[in-house]
Amino acid sequence: MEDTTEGIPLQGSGEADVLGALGRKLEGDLSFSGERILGSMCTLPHPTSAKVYEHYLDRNIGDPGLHPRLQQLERETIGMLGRLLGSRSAEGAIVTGGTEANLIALWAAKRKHREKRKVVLPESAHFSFDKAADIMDLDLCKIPVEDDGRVDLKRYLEAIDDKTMVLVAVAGTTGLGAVDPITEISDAATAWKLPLHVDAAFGGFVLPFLAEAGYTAPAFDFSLPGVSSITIDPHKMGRCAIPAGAIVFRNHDAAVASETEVSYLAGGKTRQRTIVGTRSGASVASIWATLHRLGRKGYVETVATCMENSCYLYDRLRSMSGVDAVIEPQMNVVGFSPTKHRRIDPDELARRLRGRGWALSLFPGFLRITVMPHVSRKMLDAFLHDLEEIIA
Ligand code: 0PR
Repeated sequence: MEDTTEGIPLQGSGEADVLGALGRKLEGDLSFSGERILGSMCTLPHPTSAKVYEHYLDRNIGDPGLHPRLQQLERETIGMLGRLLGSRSAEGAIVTGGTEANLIALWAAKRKHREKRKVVLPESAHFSFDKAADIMDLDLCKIPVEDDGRVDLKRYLEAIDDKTMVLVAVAGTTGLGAVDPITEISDAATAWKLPLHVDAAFGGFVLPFLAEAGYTAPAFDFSLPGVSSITIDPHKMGRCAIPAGAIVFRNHDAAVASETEVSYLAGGKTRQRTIVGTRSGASVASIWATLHRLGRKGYVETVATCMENSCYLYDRLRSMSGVDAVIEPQMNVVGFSPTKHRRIDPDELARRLRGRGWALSLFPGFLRITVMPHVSRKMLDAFLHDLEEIIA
């Protein structure tokens, strides 16, 4: 490919010129307000989240001594997330997203059991665990999932042994939004005295509101005694601006395992609990503000709308000839594939849909739609119309 990159210009330009040039360079990229993104777990940030972000852009929570009130705000935010997840003594950190949170959870487990390397997890777990295993030289023991997308419990329990360092379960899988049998896995964690990390990056802002929205929700959080840490991502269903993730530990004891002491900072000595050093304080402020702006009721309404739209989409897909809906949605995630006898395979279908502007996720054997807050009924109808034409 020809290198068309130029160096930094010698002379700076006026802001209007720079913004104009930037706009032209990025023109044509998809955006969440553009009514075409159906396969992303992110969404349009709540306006308050965006506003607060801009206001506090200069805050580095990596040096909390400079911003003690912001540090207190982070504790409060983690406290709110902890309560949402069933713990009154939760501690943790606001991080860049699910990948960093999962990495920290495994890192904390490794520090507690340095001599062990085995991680038992469902094969549906997000690829961030592969990255973590590679970085820390861990052995991933991936357990197959059943037709409903949940891990095969019998095989999972049989895989736990003396070499095991940590157990991982998923509350809202990336592919199908399935929730593993976490109650039983929590019992095993207690019996084996092992930490259990639950990846609720997506489900953390869905499951706690499902019952109030009129749907059933399986147990997944700190109400289960074996659960020691949870990943929850405000930049997915929490409606916060990117980046916004959180690692929440059940209590102080579990949280300190990921600490590193730093002594020379301008704000004074501190203990960081994250992988990254310099860290966005704006992200902390923005999450706190969004939780207050929406309140529990706001999240219940968000989840209710997304679930109604998911059920609508699932019903329409089920009644469409040439399409199989993979499983009944457990959350606002819907998987489907072209029926076997059709000449079109999932890869080809995804390509043809993209040709019409639709961006869906492609998993082995099926396509995934995440029915996020920006996905309207009108958008789904337009999509279903195009799908019907392609599949006919
Ligand atoms: N855990 C689970 C269960 C996830 O689904 C994801 C990401 C992560 C952890 C990692 O989170 P971060 O990406 O915040 O580090 N799930 C989405 C996915 O892989 C991420 C994503 C979001 C990808 C928006 C694309 C996109 O447009 O589908």
